[in-house]
Amino acid sequence: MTVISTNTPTSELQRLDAAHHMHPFTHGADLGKKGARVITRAEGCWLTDSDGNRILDGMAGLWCVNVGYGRRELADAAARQMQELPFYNTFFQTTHVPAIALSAKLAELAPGDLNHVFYASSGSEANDTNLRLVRTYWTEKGQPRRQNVISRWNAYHGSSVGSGSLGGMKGMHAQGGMPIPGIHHIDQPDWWSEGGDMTPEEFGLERARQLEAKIEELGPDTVAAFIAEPVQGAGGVIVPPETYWPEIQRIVKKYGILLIADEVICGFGRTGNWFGSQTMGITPDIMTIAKGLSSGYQPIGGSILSAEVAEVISGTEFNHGYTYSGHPVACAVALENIRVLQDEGVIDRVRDETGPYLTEKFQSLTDHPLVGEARIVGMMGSIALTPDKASRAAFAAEAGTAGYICRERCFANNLIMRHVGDRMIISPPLVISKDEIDTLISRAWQCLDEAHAQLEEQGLMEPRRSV
Ligand code: PXG
Repeated sequence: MTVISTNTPTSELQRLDAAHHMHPFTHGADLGKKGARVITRAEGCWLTDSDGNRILDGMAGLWCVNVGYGRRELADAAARQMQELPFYNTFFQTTHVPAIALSAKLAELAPGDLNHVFYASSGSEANDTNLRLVRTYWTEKGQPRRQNVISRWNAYHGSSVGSGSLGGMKGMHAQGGMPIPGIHHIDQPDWWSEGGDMTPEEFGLERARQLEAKIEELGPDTVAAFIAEPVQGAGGVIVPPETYWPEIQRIVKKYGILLIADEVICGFGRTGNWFGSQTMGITPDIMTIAKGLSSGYQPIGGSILSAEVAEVISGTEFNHGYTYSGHPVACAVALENIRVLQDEGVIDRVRDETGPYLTEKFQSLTDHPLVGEARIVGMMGSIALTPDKASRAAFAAEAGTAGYICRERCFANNLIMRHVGDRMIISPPLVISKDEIDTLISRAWQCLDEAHAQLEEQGLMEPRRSV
């Protein structure tokens, strides 16, 4: 049998990958023809591929490698835990030290009285938990009619049937019978694309008030919860206008509905605080966590519940759980990841030093002729590509064409910067240095130049005419 290793030639790895591996969110046949890039190693903020290229990872993997790659301490924590207790469940009146220690730590870090953790292995699973949890909560409170959950278009809450329904990605809903009943969506607070003639402040209020209108339309006594990311990530790093969250908070309080903050991307330092809720001044009843919880070194997610929600749920048997809920190795690695974030002052540095530095440099990209606005909080940012800055125009070409061209230039220039439609987004490891930020920005500028030239050459700089 052939041994497949990092020494296998790239073309052979690509052939085998195309023959046997199905990729998420990918047109398989197209990728099969082109060949996937094979990543073989990583250190700090840098990836190495099977051809020996060194690539600056401006996305921290998939918004998750907050402490950077190659942290020995995390590998050691996993090895120790695997030898001591590689697995035990937390179902039948049992527990173990890593789950206890991580839960206590999360209760200490989480804002307010959020102090009970229900574990999953991913953000999707955790949001599935949340859906069942908020409905069970109201049933236990004697209000079983409260089963509706309100979310937002263009939100991302995961890819399972429940979490994908909570999300507002129409392309996902079109495949496989989503959304499931009882989930409703309002519009997102994306001023650049949808704000029209309103000021950002007016627009923030208008979008928040859609929540009130939706609650009234459904009937206030039928609504269980509202779920939202403090700052939308996968939707294109959409930082809401300042008026948005206070108004949402007023509305959820007025109607007494639960607020779920999906912190899968925003949590663990991404916005310059432990949680995006702190940065945005939100008081959630439940927070979804994953990704940065372990810096992606182990698959782990969860829901952190307020004392009150936990008390109500604890009054019944909640018939829900995953084999790997509170997996000991994943918990041990998450705990070590949090220790690194704390002991090395990583989040303070993002808030006080490297975050502001990145913000200044990132905003300078708006001097580029192809860039309309730059939005950034902590270390998650996006720039809008536009053929006409003054009118905030979209391209006449199909949405995502310009973004894809720019993404291809990034790929060629060894920079990982993703596109969402015609926005380019970054979310680098939180340990990125100022020098590396300079490299990221100069490569981004180079990619924008090349994309701009290509768009002009192909006659794609035409703005879309509004009808
Ligand atoms: N909530 C949020 C806010 C997320 O960003 C999930 C839940 C689901 O987590 P899991 O661990 O089940 O994937 C996410 C995941 C992208 C991209 O292209 C973003 C995510 C996942 C895959 C791709 O930006 N976010």
